[in-house]
Amino acid sequence: MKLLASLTSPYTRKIRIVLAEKALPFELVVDSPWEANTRIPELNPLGKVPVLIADSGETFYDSPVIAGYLETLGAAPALLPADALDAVRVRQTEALADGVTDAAVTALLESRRPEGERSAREIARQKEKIDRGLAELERRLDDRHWFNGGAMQLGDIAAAVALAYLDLRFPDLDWRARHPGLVPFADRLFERESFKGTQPPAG
Ligand SMILES: N[C@@H](CCC(=O)N[C@@H](CS)C(=O)NCC(=O)O)C(=O)O
Repeated sequence: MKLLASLTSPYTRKIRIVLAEKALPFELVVDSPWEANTRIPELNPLGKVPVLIADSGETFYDSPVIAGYLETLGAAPALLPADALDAVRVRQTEALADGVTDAAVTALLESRRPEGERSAREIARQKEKIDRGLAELERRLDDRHWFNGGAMQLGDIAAAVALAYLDLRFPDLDWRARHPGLVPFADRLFERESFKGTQPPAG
């Protein structure tokens, strides 16, 4: 199986962490959709990473779909519950966390637009989404070890990836001061080999 990825993409990192936790072998193919010679649009018409090419040749995107596919391979640990409604609850955590990541990516892209095209108002709007999303994650975690159930699941990975992405791109937001209930959770996940082995390059 091949994962087409950019090393700074948080969505890609989520999938690399799932692969590492499940110890699934794969080939990492670095391909940035922002580069002129990218192959990504041939595989994903939306032109986004991550893209997974399964051993069967079938192609999967986006990251929630890839995570769902990887779950079908049956490798432990399970990161989605067998019960359908419980799985939806984990997906809700994932969607909330990915939404925080979406807002951070949008704010970053807006901040990189040339002076005169950049909208401070839009950046502020996206930062409000981040703050509301983190407040809701903090409320849902409620001092527990994991977001859903008694073991790490996909929602936990997505939440920790979102927090790590904020550390990378928006350290000035200081999410630890604003949402201290998420700190012990993040510290615990950041210590895992799967997180340490998928640190984005600086820059
Ligand atoms: N919802 C998608 C988001 C993927 C995404 O936005 N990836 C970014 C990299 S962080 C990308 O490839 N952007 C290229 C573009 O928007 O043209 C997922 O979860 O996979």
